Amino acid sequence: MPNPSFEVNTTGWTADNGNKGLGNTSGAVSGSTVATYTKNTTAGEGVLWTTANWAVTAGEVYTVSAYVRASTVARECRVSLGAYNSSGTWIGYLTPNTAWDGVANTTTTSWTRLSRTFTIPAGAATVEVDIVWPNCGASETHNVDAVLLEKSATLGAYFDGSTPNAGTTTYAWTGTAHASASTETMAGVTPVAATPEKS
Ligand SMILES: [Ca+2]
Repeated sequence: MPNPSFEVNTTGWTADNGNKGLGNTSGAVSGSTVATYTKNTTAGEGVLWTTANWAVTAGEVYTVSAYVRASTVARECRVSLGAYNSSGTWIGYLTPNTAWDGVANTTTTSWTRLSRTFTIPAGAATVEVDIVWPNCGASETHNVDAVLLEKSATLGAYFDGSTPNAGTTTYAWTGTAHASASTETMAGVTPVAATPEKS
C-alpha cells in the first residue's frame, strides 16, 4: 500500500471528523515521522482511512496492521478493512475472522500494534484500510505509523520499500518511494549447474 509510514506527507489518507498531519514528537516506529489524527471539537467516531483502495476477490485472506499511540488521552482503537461492491458502493466494515481481534486501548507512553485478518466475502470488489477510534474525545490527537496490508493469514513484521536489506532479503517500492506498494523479496536458491554429459 502507498504511504504506509508517513515519511513525506499524508497523501492517500483521509481524516473523517477531524484533521490529519505529520508529527514526530515522541519517536516513530518506522522512519522519523508519523501520522497525526486530531479530532474536531465534537466527541465521537474518528477515522483515518486510505483514499485509494485495492481490488480483491472473494475468498482471499488479508491481514492488516498498524501501530497506534495516543498523544493526550488513551482510547480504544481498531484497524479494519472497509469494503465496496463492484459499483463502488460502500458495503461496510468487513467482519474480522476473529472477533475483537485488532481492538485495543492505546496508551500515551508506547506504541500498540493492532492487527486483524479478514477473508474477503462475496460481493466485495475493493477494500480500504481504516484506523478507527470509535469514541474519540473532542480535539484529541492520536498517532499512527507503520501500516501494513498483506495478502496473508498471518501477521508479519512491518516492512516497506525503505526497510534496509537484510541478508538475502531485499525491500523495494514498486514505484515512487512512499507513494507506491512495497515488496519483500527473499532470494531463491542458486540453481546448481548441470553436469555436462559425456558425448
Ligand atoms: Ca514513519
